This record gives sequence, structure tokens and C-alpha cells, in this order.
Amino acid sequence: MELVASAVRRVAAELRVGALHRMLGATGKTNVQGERVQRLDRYANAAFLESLAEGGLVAQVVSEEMDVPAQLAAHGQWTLLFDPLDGSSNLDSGAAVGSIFAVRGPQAAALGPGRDQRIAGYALYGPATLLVLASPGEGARLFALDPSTGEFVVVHERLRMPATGPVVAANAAHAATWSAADRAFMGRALSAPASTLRYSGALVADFHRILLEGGVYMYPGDDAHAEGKLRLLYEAAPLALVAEEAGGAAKAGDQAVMAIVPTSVHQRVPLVVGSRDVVAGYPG
Ligand code: AFP
Repeated sequence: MELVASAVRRVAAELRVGALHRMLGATGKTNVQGERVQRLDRYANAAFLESLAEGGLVAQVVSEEMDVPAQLAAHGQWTLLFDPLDGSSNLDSGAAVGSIFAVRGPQAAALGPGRDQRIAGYALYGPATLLVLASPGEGARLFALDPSTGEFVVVHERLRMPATGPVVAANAAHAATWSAADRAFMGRALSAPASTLRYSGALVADFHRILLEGGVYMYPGDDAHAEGKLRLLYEAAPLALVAEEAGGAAKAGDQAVMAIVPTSVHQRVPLVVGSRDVVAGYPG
């Protein structure tokens, strides 16, 4: 986690001065997902790779920004999977972005189900740099980066996601091409008492709000993304572990996200994640 924290510190520092260095904007390239690569996507990926290469602990890394996994230390014990800069299309607007990561055992475990994750979490680069870490059976903790010391300090020892809650996060512009069941689910969520729609375009930012306030984030299959948009290994599964450890839940169709055995490293899944009682009402 020290290596991940070091990458997060570097990304946070670069984000603060990115506009000054003319680091905003696109590189003109697209990644393996067919998405425009921002200059800071490239920076964040390099920051993770360089930090994780230290100390010979990490054998293999899987990144949203790399077509194939990279091999690091020959005798390393861990596989790291990450989206180095989630929501990077927010950058030019100065809105929140994040990093998502998971730690698994040796190489073969990269293609196991989410239950093989040893630690998972995310950084949220907003008004403060926040770090959430979860591991099976040990709950989820919230840290904040103290810029005066460079240390992460504990803010919450044991986060609990409310069993239900008002926040609904989804790209409602795509609802016309969702299944009737997905539309009906969103309609029920929006008609619950005090419900409110909040969607930032960065999964980490939307998920974090739901973790604290309760509610549901959904990105189901639609016309443009038949399998859903979000990546199983370094977006959906890490957040599913955080959600479960905080008392929430995550589904991909009718399956628990944590139970899905991936078939490829960049596999996408439809995702419904959030408060336990809200996600339980998802028909799948
Ligand atoms: P980018 O990293 O390409 O900006 O994608 C972000 C993301 O994977 C996730 O963070 C958002 O919740 C989701 O895509 C937003 O997708 P839409 O723009 O289609 O709503």
C-alpha cells in the first residue's frame, strides 16, 4: 500500500499543477478501450508503474491504459490492477477524478473472481485527496492526504454505507436504450422518498458519495456498450469489495460482481453498486 500511496501522492501533486504545465488536454491517441487518452492519463499510468516497480514486490500489473499486462519483478508476490485516472474526461473542466486499484496474489490470480482480491480501493482527487482501502473481512477505511506532511491520515476507521439512501447516479441520457427492467429500476430509485440525481462522469466520485450517503450507481448495457462500459478487473470488482466491506452490494446483471470469473483483462460488465437494500431490488 505504501507503493500505491506513493503513486497517488504523485498523481495528486501533478493534478494540482497540471494546468500550469499544459498537461491538460488529449494526447491524440486512443487506448485499448477505444477511449481518448488524456496527457494526465499517461502521466498517472507512468506514476503507478514507476512506484510499483520499487522494492521488487510486484510481479505483474494490469492497467486500463496498457493493452497487455506488464511484468515487473520476477520474484514479486503481488499483482496490481488499476485504472490510473478514472473519469479523465473531467480533467479539462476541473472536475473530480480518481484512481482505482486492486491487489491480488501471484500472476494466475489476476483472472480469478473478485473474491481473490486481497485489498482494493480508490483515490479521489477532489477538494482533498482521499484514499479508501478495503480488504476481505476487515472493513473499509477512509484516509485523507495531509498536504503539509505528505502523510495519509485516518479519517474513518470503519466506513458503513447506509442500507438505503437517496442518491441515484446514472447517465440518464442513455436510458432510452437500456432494457425495460433497467429503466423500471431507475424509475423506482428516483421515486423513492428524498431521492436525488447526482452524476459527475467519474465513477469514483459518484461511488464515494453513495458510500457516505447511500443510494445506487448504475451503468447498465446500452446501445453503445452492449456489455456495459465499466471494466471488471480494475473498476467494478475493486469497488464491489469496498461496497461489500462497508455493508453495500454490487451486481452485474443477476450475478454478484465479486463472483464473476473474468475471461479477459479488459472485460466490461454492466454495473449496479450501492446500498444493500437498493441493490437487492435490482432484478438482474
Ligand atoms: P473516462 O475515464 O474515459 O472519463 O470514463 C469514466 C467512466 O469509466 C466512469 O468513471 C464513469 O462513471 C463513466 O465512464 C462515465 O461514462 P459516460 O460518459 O458514458 O456517462
